[in-house]
Amino acid sequence: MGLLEGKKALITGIANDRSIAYGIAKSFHREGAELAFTYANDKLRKRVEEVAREFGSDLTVKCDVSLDEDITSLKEFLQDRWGELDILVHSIAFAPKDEFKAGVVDTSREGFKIAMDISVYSLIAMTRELLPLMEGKEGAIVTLSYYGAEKVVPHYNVMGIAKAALESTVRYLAYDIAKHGHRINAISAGPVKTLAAYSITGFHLLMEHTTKVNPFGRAITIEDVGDTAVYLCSDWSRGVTGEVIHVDNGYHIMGVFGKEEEEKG
Ligand code: 0WD
Repeated sequence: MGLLEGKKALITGIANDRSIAYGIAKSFHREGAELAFTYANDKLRKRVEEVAREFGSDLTVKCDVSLDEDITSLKEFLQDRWGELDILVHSIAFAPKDEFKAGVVDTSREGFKIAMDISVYSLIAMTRELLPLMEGKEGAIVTLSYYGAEKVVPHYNVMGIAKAALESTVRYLAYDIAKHGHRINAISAGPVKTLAAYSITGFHLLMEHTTKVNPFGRAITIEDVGDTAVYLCSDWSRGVTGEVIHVDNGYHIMGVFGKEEEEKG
């Protein structure tokens, strides 16, 4: 029996089959979860419908998280189709491309607001709205963060600030939703070549460096992230909440970068 057998999971943030959320959907499907999907806009609709079909689902609904009405209609959609929810996967982030070009000192007011709204507030709003559907269950929520929340990653800029806020939000929400028996955790994923990643200036260099110097000397895959998400949304992690788990092949444990040093002799 799969680890998520009988669980109903909402997956957000699929843009294509390279998206981290796609890897999570794949792992969830393998473990027996029933899946529903959101798409951010009409351009992504067909692709997300195809992904849903691939995972045996016909439940897709538009949800642009910058719009309160979309979050409300998402709730109504799930209420109508399922009447309940066990798992929410929040895999959404956005900042205007210009914000990644220079430094944090150049962050615009508008860029800051957008990054915080789409990447952080959306988790609060979705949690609040979907909470009633989780009533009487031991619900699980997972969101995606990145090391740039903890340390300076050049060019990650306002998104690093947003991820720091996201990780703090996870802790505060963990406290709030524990009253209802639910848990929330973040996965801090190592770099993955996705659409969102390519809007970050110099992403390929960051990817190259991280892959080379992490203890395993390889890149993480969306399947690596998906399998950790299974753990965080299954009963096996019932004592874990408000946590940030790194799925980065150990990159974040390094002080001096071993592999690079070793190669230099
Ligand atoms: O290296 C990476 N790719 C990492 C990503 C390392 C660590 C963390 N992450 C995070 C991202 O910050 C994000 O929170 O993982 C999450 C998923 O990102 P992804 O899988 O790397 O990127 P992508 O495949 O582009 O999916 C992100 C999606 C959007 O795709 P596009 O490319 O169209 O922006 O976030 C969604 C959208 O589907 N999204 C929205 N969804 C609803 N409403 C909105 C919105 N307003 N804006 C973006």
